[in-house]
Amino acid sequence: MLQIDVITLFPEMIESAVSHGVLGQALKGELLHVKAHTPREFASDRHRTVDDRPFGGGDGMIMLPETLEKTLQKVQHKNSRVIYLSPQGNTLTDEKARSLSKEEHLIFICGRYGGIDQRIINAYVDEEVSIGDYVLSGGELGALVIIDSLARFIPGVLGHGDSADKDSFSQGLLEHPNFTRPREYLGQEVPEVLLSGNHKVIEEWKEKVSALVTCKKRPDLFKEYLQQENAKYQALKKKKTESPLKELQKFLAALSLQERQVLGLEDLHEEDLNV
Ligand code: 9D3
Repeated sequence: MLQIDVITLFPEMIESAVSHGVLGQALKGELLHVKAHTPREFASDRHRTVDDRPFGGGDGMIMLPETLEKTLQKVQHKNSRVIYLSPQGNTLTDEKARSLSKEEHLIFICGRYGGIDQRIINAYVDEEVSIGDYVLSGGELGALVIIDSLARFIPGVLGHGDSADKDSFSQGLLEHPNFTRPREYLGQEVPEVLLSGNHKVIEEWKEKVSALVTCKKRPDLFKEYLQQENAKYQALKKKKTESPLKELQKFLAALSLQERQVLGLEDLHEEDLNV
């Protein structure tokens, strides 16, 4: 079982966030263990001081190395991977989340605005990870984003039927729009094929719609998808008569105006697929 220890000045932020939804279920089912620890536990002065102003001046408070180190020593063992959440780190991707989910023990260090003493990074940190190019007030939301994204790769965390490799980014396509009852809402009708009960036809339809949505919203991902599909198509030349591009263009042309509208594809044209 993957064990995650989070070192933070705000342990309640971590504990409450992981107690809900899919993560909460994973913890209850002992598929994953998350515990938060505060350096304050090791602060011995009257004010339980855990941070101080940076030498040389500057914004924010810096977390003191000593209380941080004592917290680390409490949780660290030989198979721990120590990650410091930092705006300077490698950006989180689905691939990174997947590889972290295979670890035995993760320790996340969350700094507050200002960060931690560099000497702790030098002595203890295996890797710095950022969750993207924007400024947060501390590492806690970063740690939670990583925990949430890696949990999907732990077998049993997603209900059966859901699977991590069916999701966006794994297959390289964005998801198709989804609909539930009622069949007509705000004057918009659910596409007929989804009501047909024909599983094979529905799956094919969903993949084509996914491809078109991806073309509209993420042409970069669509280009890669088409290249992959073309490679497959060339490998088994005889079966299909149309190229993947031609097939998608025909599919788009066959959608009714109503269907295009409800799918948000009304401004996508056949020539837009030529990426
Ligand atoms: C005075 C602070 N800044 C100097 C210009 C640097 C700074 C340090 C720490 C800015 C923000 C933070 C707090 N951010 C995080 O701890 C953090 C973070 C982020 O800000 N963006 C994206 N990913 C992450 S992961 C941790």
